[in-house]
Amino acid sequence: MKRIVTIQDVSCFGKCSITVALPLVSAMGVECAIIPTSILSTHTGGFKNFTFTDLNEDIPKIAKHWQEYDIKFDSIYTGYLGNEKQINYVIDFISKFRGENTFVFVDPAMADKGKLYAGFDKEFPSHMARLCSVADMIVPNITEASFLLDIPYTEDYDESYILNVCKRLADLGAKKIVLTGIHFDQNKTQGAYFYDSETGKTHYYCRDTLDASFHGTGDTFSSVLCAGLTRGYSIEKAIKIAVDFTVLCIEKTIPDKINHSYGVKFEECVPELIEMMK
Ligand code: PXL
Repeated sequence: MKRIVTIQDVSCFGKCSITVALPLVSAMGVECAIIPTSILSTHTGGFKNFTFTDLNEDIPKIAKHWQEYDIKFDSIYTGYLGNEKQINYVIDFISKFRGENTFVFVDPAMADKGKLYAGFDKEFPSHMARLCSVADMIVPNITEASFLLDIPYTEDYDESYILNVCKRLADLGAKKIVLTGIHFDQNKTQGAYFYDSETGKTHYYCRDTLDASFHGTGDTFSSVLCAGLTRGYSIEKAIKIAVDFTVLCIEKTIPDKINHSYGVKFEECVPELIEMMK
């Protein structure tokens, strides 16, 4: 069995980060160890007065203990990280736990729709860029890509613009880029654009755009993509399952008119996820 360690916050309510990664990675038949980097009562997207407890100093302690047991991971998957210090500890963790075949997957979860998430200052993207520089694959949305590159955010683009963004992101250090939420035909479809700077290969997979958005779908996509690639799926298969599953979760959630911030009903879609893997 393959083993991932995911390093991100615990948002106790609101279905994102670890509360999404753990069930989905497990459902895909991959062991999921966790390093919770902070504990929040809810995520920061749409709730007021959420609590935030830093677990910064636990990161090196957990790492040290695991080193005593020589615990190894097939993949290291990072998501939302609360501050510069956590990023530094995570970079240190990667340097200690990266073996010859370890896949380092970084979701630079920090922004959407042109804006940084609540609580991040304008310096934060430069720290996230340092983490991206040590990854094998990064999976930003177009807002995060713009912050990482310090270029203006736009939704008005064509494929040559997206390819150029991917090339510049690869210059940061990660050889493989998956840009999420990308559309090329007047917003009718949305999907993921892949670029491999070593081979020059590109791949785009999209589905019809749904008339709804829910918090946590980026984490749904990343968890399924990372688990699929860790299982050894081709990039085409892993991206297809990740996009199709995320779309299915949104479709299942729409009729219930659930608050955007409460996340998607991924639990009811797990049987289909297992079908998609066949
Ligand atoms: O889904 C990304 C995410 C994860 N964790 C926390 C967040 C967000 C996005 O807002 O606030 C705490």
